[in-house]
Amino acid sequence: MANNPHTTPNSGAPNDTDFKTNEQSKSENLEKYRSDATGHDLRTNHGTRIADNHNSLKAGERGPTLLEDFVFREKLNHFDNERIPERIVHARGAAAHGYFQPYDNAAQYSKASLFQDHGKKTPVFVRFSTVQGSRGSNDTVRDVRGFATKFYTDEGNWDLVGNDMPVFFIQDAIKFPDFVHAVKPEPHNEIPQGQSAHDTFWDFVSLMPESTHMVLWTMSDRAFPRHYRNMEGFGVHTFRLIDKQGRSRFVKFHWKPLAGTCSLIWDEAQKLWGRDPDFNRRMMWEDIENGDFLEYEFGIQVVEEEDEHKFDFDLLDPTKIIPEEQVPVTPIGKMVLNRNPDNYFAETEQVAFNPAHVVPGIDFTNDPLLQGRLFSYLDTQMLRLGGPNFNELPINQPVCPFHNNQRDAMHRQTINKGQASYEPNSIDGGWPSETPAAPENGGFESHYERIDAHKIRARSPSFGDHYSQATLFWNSQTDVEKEHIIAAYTFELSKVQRPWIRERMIKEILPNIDLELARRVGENHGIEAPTEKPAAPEELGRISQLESPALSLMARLPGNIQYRKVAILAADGVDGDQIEALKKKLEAEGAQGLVIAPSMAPVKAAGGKSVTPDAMLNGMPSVAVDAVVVPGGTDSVEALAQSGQGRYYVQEAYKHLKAIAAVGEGKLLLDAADVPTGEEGVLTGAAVDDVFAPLRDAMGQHRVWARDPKANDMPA
Ligand code: HDD
Repeated sequence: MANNPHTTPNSGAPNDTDFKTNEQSKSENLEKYRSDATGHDLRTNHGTRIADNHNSLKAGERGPTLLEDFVFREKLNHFDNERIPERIVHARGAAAHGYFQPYDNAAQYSKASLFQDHGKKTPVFVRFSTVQGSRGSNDTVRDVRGFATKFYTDEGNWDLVGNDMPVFFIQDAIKFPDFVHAVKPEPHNEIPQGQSAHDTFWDFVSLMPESTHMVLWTMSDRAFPRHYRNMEGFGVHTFRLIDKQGRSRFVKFHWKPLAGTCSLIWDEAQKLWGRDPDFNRRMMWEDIENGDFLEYEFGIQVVEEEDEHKFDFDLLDPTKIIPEEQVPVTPIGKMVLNRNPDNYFAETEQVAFNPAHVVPGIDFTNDPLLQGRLFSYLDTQMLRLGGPNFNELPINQPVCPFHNNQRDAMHRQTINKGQASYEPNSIDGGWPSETPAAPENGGFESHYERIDAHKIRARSPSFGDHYSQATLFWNSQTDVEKEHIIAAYTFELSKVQRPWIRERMIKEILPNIDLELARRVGENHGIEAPTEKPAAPEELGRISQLESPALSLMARLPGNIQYRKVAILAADGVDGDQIEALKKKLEAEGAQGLVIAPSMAPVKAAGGKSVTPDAMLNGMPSVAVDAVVVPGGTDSVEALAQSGQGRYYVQEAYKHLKAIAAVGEGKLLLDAADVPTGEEGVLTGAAVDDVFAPLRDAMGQHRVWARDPKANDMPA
């Protein structure tokens, strides 16, 4: 604990202002807590060496265990208490360490130290999560993803606790418990896990028009990202940045993934629940281990104070975006996630985020959802982490010095020296002392804002528009995306038992987004949707632009095949040279070719070479890869064509709009599986060179979108 910043002796003049973080500061801070058992004896928690860890102390070899056995009791006692309450929301998460580096332009917007110097790397810890399910639920469920970032800055921790969607379900935090009770598994039977497709969720949202915009986002393919590296992140609320002159500007925070935005297909996401429930966390873990780091650009939409009321909507309303065409996103930095945690519980589970953790240069607005959050997060950590000292847990500690007069409570680690735990004091030299606000290295000062108002329990009429931006989102989707949204509402409502809830959605909510959307979903439920929007004009709101291209997932497709996984199907007799050629070409583009075989036994390639499979057909099914290639080799292709798993592999890839290529005899597998060749994204050729370029181009578009209308004809 010698370097614990909390315990640095506070004698003499403090040097807090000289404190500077670097990329390694958090890792160095964690180092003193890391424990490596290599070469050490097994001991009890109080240090006694253990001679026998297999047998409890008994009265005779076949007799009862004795209470005296402190080794046994300590071990069981600790085990019995290993669990802490899971998060009430966002229970399932995965996290990584990394750094944030500002661009040259960042300092003009905020005096926060992390934005000042382009060369400076501030350590970060980011936890991604799903919202609805418990800790053991699946990664690829239809849900919002949490995107919570802890910046360990020179001036303390800043937590940007965002999501992968830019709006929220409710406008006022007082509705949060209602919303969460409605979306969580139902109280009488705890069903369903990880899903919103149930009565209480649709009952609530159909009675709460303000949820419409966000629900529409969750009905889009954004609700199951392919990879955490492929999703955007948003601070959601309007925040403030304060510059060195004390000037405040409104901002919305954005994370833009450098690898582009892409999602799974709903059928694929569902199949992954069973085939690889850890799909997203595994990919992130493996990529980081392989040195394929996750990268995001950090951007802000900036609105000058005087422009606050220039929009069709209220900047304080968290159910609204600022369309990027009205206020473009200015990139001000970059984040790289490059290190996996050492221990899931100590880091990912015990990390405690809180939107109230800000540093000078960043401030809140009066968004009523944000205001409520400023209370809720600290409160929940008390229960989850067992009291007010959770800030001392290694992952939560700031890396800068932190001294104050808070004392005692459960599990206090810090040994505070001195007699005066109050301020002002003259006994301990007046330390720790306040720091006046300043352009640099100052104390935190809330933005000086005039509030002249009645105490009132009401919602501003400027929060009354519940539909215009849902319509904007709908209008901005491509035809394929719209079809997926229609299918999503149809599916979700099909799980709702009470007919009046389905009717309410189709007759009273969906038409306000778009009449055609309501008609199509209604048709699938045998419910006639109205032909005119039923909501009052103030609820429909005003829409000053008809479309926002930035809202389509297609706006940020990767364009390349970096980090993509390609299955190369092989059985005995496969053309080994083609496999080698393919692997090389894929590697050169930053992608990975994986040999998938009927079993894990080495494949005997034509010509005698032996190829070691990376996985088996049912061990790495098509849902776990981005594209499939069938190399030539008559025996290999015939064996795959005769196997149900072999045919299913390419059928399923076809259904999920993946690029498929067959080289030489490989085409026979596609024929046997009734996968139509000769159409876009199903490529055949005599040699690897014939299919590689079109395969790469198709994968760069993430999926073969033109196939979508007929994909469901495939029975896989
Ligand atoms: Fe929240 C966790 C994001 C509204 C109360 N929230 C939590 C996490 C994320 C968000 C990413 C997980 C953090 C982690 O990985 O540990 N929450 C949001 C966003 C919101 C939002 C983007 C709206 C813009 N949240 C919200 C409201 C309230 C809460 C309105 C309560 C008034 N959120 C919580 C919580 C959680 C939480 C109950 C559960 C676990 C935790 O805080 O640490 O306090």
